[in-house]
Amino acid sequence: MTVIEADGVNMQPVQVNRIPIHVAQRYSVIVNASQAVGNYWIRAVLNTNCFNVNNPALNPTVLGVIQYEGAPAGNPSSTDWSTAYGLDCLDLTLDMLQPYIPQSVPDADVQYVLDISFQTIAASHINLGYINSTSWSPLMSNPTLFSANQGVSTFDPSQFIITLNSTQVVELVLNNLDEGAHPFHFHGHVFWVLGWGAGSYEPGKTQLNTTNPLRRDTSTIPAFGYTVVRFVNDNPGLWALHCHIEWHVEAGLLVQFNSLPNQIKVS
Ligand SMILES: [Cu+2]
Repeated sequence: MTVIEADGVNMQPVQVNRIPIHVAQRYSVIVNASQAVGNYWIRAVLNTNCFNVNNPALNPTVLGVIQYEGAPAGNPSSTDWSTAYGLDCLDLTLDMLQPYIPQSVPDADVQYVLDISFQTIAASHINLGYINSTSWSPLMSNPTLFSANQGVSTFDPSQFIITLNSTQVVELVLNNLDEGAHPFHFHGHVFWVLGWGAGSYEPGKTQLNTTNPLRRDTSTIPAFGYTVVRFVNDNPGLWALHCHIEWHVEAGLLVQFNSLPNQIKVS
């Protein structure tokens, strides 16, 4: 099949026989029906290498059938590709995903380093997610956008909020200090993914690609790895950047950008 789109951004066509799709990611593909008339399995497989613990009750393979017109009744006998499933829960590599309409990336005006971790609270034994020193929890009756709309500019300490007062290019260095990969999803923007890899990002050493890099809104930060993204802060609002594994959000892996607060309508 041919990948032509990722998270709403058209891509140069690239041939694959499998796509790793992390939570919140979207792809469009073209399947060329070039095989002999017959029935063929199409597989959606949960990559159990990405699980913390195995679930013996789970069948990780979901099957569908592609049936050619004129094919006989009955189940397909086609077999899976022999290539192994990834052990590391990574996205398609950056060199595979090149936007169809190229863009060059402007230099960053400001950079933020965000460290992602899970820490167990000694007293309660509860495992919480942290971005830097904040474990997010929801404000059930007074969400941040509602506060901003009322002219409030200081927020509850459970909210990690980065205020961006001007239209500028923002670079985020996301260091994943955790043993699991985390698919980080950004609201209100598409970011450029300049690089990801193992270990921590090292300024001046880690190579970043600024020539037509991948643009999308969800990128998986490798376990004990880093991801560097850039975006243009041009969309007024309170925008969440969060791991899209739902219980990781609930555990606290969420940061917000207070973008152009002087343009958020004060009622
Ligand atoms: Cu996560």
